[in-house]
Amino acid sequence: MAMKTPPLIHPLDKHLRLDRVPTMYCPGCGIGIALGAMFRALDRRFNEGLLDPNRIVWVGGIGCSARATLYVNYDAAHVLHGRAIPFALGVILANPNLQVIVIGGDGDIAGIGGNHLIHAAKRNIDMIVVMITNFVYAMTGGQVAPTTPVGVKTTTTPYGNPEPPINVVKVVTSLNANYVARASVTTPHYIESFFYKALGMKGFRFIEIVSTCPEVYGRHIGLRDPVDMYNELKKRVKYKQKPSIEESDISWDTGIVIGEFLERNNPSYLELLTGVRGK
Ligand SMILES: Cc1ncc(C[n+]2csc(CCOP(=O)(O)OP(=O)(O)O)c2C)c(N)n1
Ligand code: SF4
Repeated sequence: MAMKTPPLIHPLDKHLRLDRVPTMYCPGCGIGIALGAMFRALDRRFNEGLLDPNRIVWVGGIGCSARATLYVNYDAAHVLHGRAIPFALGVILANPNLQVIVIGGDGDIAGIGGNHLIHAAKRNIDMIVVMITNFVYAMTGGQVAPTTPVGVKTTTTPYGNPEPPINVVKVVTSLNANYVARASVTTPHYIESFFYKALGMKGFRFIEIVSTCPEVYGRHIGLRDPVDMYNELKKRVKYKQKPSIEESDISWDTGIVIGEFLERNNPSYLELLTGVRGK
């Protein structure tokens, strides 16, 4: 993690490539809140001597969320839309001592990259995948995403989305992942604690972060003001200790349950590989 020349004025600045700041993020975007919480979790691990910043690699595809890989002051790869997970697999196989963090939007991770997500979870591959759910393809101007709720008008569903969304937490939980959690940018302390825990585990770890995109999704649902959008999301988010998977469907009307849906210690892909290779 090479330090950059501009003076550090905030304790989290060391996590950022300050020469790339200001970012392209719109005022009121939730992605910065998510990143701040993840940085605090990293700091805790670094301070405990449990993680080496030089052994972290971030990987992202294309999208506002995945673009975080351009701003973090770590080794990072910004790759093809939807292909962050297979790239991350290559990284971890080349050097199993690395901690690989994939970050991307719901389109990148569960749309075009959905098949990779399923197979990485099925294989319990050693990586953390952070999916920022803003319910839309934000970077490209607001097309329907796999997570868009029924009825929402987007640029590609001008009469309202007719399709039920994918519950990505449910999909990943049904596979062989070791950790599945959901937090929200309205609860950054849970982002921090879930990410902190994931950093200490092995195998496939998935964290969904429900986020605010006032610029694009907010426009679609009549919440263009960042504060209004944040407050409306905050009203709907409910933390539960050990929530059941039946409670995990996301509904703007009945609420969004966050919490840790799955935590276990199944053999990870690297361990399974070592097992068959006998070394
Ligand atoms: C192969 C390919 N198809 C489509 C695109 C155009 N594209 C860029 S980002 C994006 C979707 C972004 O949505 P999401 O992944 O949810 O991220 P967000 O911007 O919402 O954070 C699309 C379709 C592309 N860059 N490459
Ligand atoms: S378009 Fe939405 S997700 Fe993208 S930077 Fe702006 S507010 Fe954030």
